[in-house]
Order: sequence, then structure tokens, then C-alpha cells
Amino acid sequence: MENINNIVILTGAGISAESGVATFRGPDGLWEGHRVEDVATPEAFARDPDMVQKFYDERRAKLDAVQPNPAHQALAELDQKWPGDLLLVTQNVDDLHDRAGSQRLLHMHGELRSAWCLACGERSPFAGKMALDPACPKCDQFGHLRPDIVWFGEMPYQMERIELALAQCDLFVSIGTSGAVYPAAGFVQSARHYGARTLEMNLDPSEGSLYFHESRMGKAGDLVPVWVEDLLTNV
Ligand code: BV8
Repeated sequence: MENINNIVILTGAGISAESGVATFRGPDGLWEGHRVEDVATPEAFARDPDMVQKFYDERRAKLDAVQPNPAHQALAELDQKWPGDLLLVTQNVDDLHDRAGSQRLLHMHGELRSAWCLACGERSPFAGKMALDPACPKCDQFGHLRPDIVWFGEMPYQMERIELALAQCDLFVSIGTSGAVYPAAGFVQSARHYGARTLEMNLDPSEGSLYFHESRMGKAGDLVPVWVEDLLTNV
């Protein structure tokens, strides 16, 4: 790929599927047996905080049983070796990119291993069960912690940094996402608007496939290491 300097990579649940993390649009369309609006909205948290806390406590606990896969590892290698600008934007709240070693990484929808205290406003690394109403690691007040997760209707994190990177990238790559949720689903159109080349790697065609210059269908664990090796060969 000729004169590619700045790269933006967007990942979704599909990149963690081979690690055993459930994707969203399961066959029943439910999120692990829950309606999205019952667990991933500020209204749901106000209505039934205990159920929402338990939903995220379960997903947080499952992280201990999963490992980064070759797709996560290949992106971490690219992060270490790519001389140009690179930003890995993930919609995933799991910590598999982090554990694979990716540094130029941004969790636009938050992280399961982080707590947000609504009393002092601080965010802190968090392990364990938030349903037990633990104290805030920063202000020691009890019962004010919420999952540090971007719910529907809430503004994703670091949108300015993402939009700046999209405006300056030569290559936009989307991996393992259905393109169903905005503003992430609109990034490919923004990147194209600024003249970037766009590549999709996904198991199935996504809602945004028509916007990509190239779509490679298959498993991320197979496609991503080959793509990274090819890119680094030409560095
Ligand atoms: C907002 C955290 C104001 C929670 C999440 C415009 C049009 C229509 C609607 C909207 C719009 N703008 C805003 C909206 C509303 C809403 C939205 O998009 N609704 C949808 C449902 C229509 N968006 C919002 O509310 C957003 N906030 O808009 O604020 C604003 C306005 C302007 C600018 C900024 C802000 C906030 C959305 C974030 C919600 N939180 N996650 C949690 O995790 O519990 S979203 C969550 O769902 C994920 O993070 C992800 O974003 C999405 C799931 O999608 P995917 O990750 O793609 O997963 P999915 O299962 O769908 O697909 C998996 C794919 O992988 C499939 O394609 C499959 O083929 C593939 N695959 C499977 N296995 C593999 C594989 N690929 C490769 N290899 C494999 N092995």
C-alpha cells in the first residue's frame, strides 16, 4: 500500500469473538439475554441500578477467563513497529487490546475494568463486584460508583481526538464490527470524506460495507495477522 503514513483502526466485538467474548447481535439479538434498553442506558441504571451493576459485574468477571487472540496481538505488534501515526479506536469494553500490549489505544465506549464515581467525578481502575456498593478508591464515599461505560444516549469518549485522527489518516481500517451503532458507524464516511483509503475485515458484510474501498470477509484471527505482516513488510 503506497504512501500510507497515518492509520486509524476501529474494532468491535468481532475481534474478541475468537477469545470467547460474546458479540452483541446474538442470534436472539439480545445482549446476553437482556434488552439493550434494560441494561445499557442511563434510564435503566436509574430504574434498576442493581440489575445493571450485576450485568456488568458478570461481564467483568468473565474477563479473567479470556485471553487476547492473534488479531489483538498483531495490532499490538503494528502499534510497536509502525513509524507513522496510528490510533486504535475500540468500541469494546473488554481489556484484550490493552493486555495484548496496544498503547496508541482509545476505548470510545469505556472499560469494564474502570469505575466512575458520581460523587467526586473521578474514574479509577476497578476489579470485583460494583453491585456490593464499594467505596470510591478516590473519595472513599460509598454507593456512588457506576460502570465507566458509555451507554446509549451518552456521548462517546474522546470524540475530538478521534475526529482529528480521521481527518489526518491515509488509511482507515474497520475490524469485527456490524456498523450498527453511531457515531462509530459513521467513521468510514468521515475518513473517505478526507481522502483516506478504507479497508474492512469482517466475518459477514456489515451495514457499512458499501462505504469501503475493500472488504475482506473472514475471521479476524486469520485476516489481521496477514494484513499486519504485509503492511510491515513494506515499511
Ligand atoms: C450518542 C458500551 C450523542 C456498552 C455501547 C444516528 C442514527 C441512528 C441512531 C443514532 C445515531 N446517532 C446516535 C444514535 C443512537 C445510538 C445508536 O447508534 N443506536 C443504534 C442502535 C441505531 N448511539 C448512541 O446512543 C451513542 N451516543 O449518539 O450520543 C452523540 C451525538 C453525536 C456525536 C456524538 C454523540 C452511544 C452508543 C454507545 C453505546 N454503548 N457499548 C456495553 O458494551 O455494554 S455500543 C455497543 O454496541 C458496542 O460498543 C458496539 O458499539 C455496538 C455493538 O456493535 P459491534 O461491536 O459491531 O458488535 P456486533 O455484535 O453488532 O457485531 C459483531 C460483528 O463482528 C459482526 O459484523 C460479525 O460479522 C463480526 N464478527 C463476528 N465474529 C468475528 C467477526 N468479525 C471478524 N472475526 C470474527 N471472528
